[in-house]
Amino acid sequence: MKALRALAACLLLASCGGPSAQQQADEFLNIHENILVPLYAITSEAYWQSMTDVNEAHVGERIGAERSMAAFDGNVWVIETARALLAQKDRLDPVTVRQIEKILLAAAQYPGTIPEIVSARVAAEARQGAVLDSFAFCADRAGERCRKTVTANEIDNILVNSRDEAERRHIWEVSKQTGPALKEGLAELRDLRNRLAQEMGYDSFFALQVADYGMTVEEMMAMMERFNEDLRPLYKQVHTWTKHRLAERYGRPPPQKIPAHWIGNRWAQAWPGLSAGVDLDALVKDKTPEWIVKQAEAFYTSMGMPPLPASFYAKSDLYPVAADSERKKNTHASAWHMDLGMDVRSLMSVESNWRWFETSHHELGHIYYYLAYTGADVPLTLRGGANRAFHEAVGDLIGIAARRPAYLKEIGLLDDAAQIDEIAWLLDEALDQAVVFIPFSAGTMSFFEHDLYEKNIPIDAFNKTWWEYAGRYQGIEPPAERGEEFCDACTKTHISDDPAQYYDYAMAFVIKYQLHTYIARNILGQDPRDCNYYGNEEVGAFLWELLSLGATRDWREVIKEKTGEEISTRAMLDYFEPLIAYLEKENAGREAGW
Ligand code: X8Z
Ligand code: ZN
Repeated sequence: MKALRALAACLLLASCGGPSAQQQADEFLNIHENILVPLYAITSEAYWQSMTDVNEAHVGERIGAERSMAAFDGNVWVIETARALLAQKDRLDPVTVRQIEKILLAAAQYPGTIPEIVSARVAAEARQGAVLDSFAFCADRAGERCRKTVTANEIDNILVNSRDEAERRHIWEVSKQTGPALKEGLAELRDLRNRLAQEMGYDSFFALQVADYGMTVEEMMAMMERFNEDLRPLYKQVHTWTKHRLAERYGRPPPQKIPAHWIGNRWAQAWPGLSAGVDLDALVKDKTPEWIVKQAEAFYTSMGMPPLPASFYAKSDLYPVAADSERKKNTHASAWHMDLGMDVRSLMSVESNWRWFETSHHELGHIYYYLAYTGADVPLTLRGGANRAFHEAVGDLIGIAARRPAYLKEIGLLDDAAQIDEIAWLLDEALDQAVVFIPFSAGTMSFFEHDLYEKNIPIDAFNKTWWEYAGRYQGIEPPAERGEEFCDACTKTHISDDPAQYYDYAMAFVIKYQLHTYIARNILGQDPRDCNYYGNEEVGAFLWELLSLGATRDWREVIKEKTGEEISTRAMLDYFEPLIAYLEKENAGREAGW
């Protein structure tokens, strides 16, 4: 401790005349790493337990561990030393500067100058997480008693498969039951998170989360607006086509906006099961969940990446628990870098359908990112993506690759002789993966969270704000008026668990089509819509090099080097270009948009 104080004094006074700024920074980072590693591993383990086996004891242990971690992250000595070192930025090498900036950003989440607010945030987040993860959705209630609980997977499956409008509406409403249970917690968390970020000089918690990209809130929201505008002509065609198709399916006149319960996803972030003749669920329905995860791994190893460590399978929690199981677990997929080393795990509830097939690829993208930068010995504080969006983009990129008919034929999921209707497949991808996701991610989610933190919207306007954005960006409306007794935004996991970060996914979707187009054209020399990178080690090497960088470089430079361009919707728009003409013809004479 004495040595630490001497170092801090020396740095603050900048008058020690001894070691250079770089030597001082190295010593600081060395001390920081040595404390970080064990604390991080212990905290991850407690967090993991609380998510995979939700109970009072585990929530308590999570709070205890996270308070220690937060006390270290936001330690006043850490903040002051980091600031003092950054004041001499030009005497430090760029990777050192990046590490110290990351340390300061982490400190801003939990500034030790207001420890009681830090403690309150940690506890409130753990409690909110436990409400979400142990929630029992009730599909049939008799007074106080629930006669039938349903799992998240069961809800999702009904929304994908049922053609009975009344059943759909019922289960959609059931899916919104978590909202009221989480609403007060969200308001409390918003206040605590804002208070902490403001302590460190940020306008809001949203601004702090955006700062990780080296961007201001205005820049980020302008980028989101641009994505929405770029996609709007195509989205309007897709929207018009869909509402007519669904109106026909449910025997209704075509509405202006699409009723949310008509769509095969709780938040209308993906619209599966609409394109005639394309049934991806059917391709994997006879496979086991274990096969699905293994096949996702096989995609990565086919490109020359290493097999997953045995501990991945031993320690992950990959399959669902029943609705009436004693053990409750979080039902949203996630990937974990437990010790910032080789202990990598995933939490999923894999079932035999396309959604989980794709999600398995997504999660393994995170896992391979962890393995690549760990293997490259990237400094611990830079063991992250080029930015958070890059981390989200990798597995989704492999998800695009895993949709190619050539690949599906190669692994025997599609018959060799199967005829592919290219437009129908492209439409399916636009609906399920790409085009309809942008208005949700860059629109509804990002603007809601922006307003939540930046404009401090009152708790009795949460639902109104949410549906205004869903209407404006997605052209979706609830089946009936949803008053402020609900909190439909709260039903989306990220609002509580990954706050003020959903623009990550909008950027990831844009980036993944940029990477995909680059790989198809420049490495494979194939058409991006009809290519196959399964088994191609050159593609593997290209990706591994990107992943191995971790966060050591500015993401703007990385995207330029890797794709030849800045972040842009151009690749995505080019990719779906043939759809425009097709949909214009299909929609001829129909009233467009909403
Ligand atoms: O949350 C996820 C991943 C975990 S990082 C499954 N995704 C977003 C979501 O489900 O809302 C993947 C794409 C969008
Ligand atoms: Zn992810």
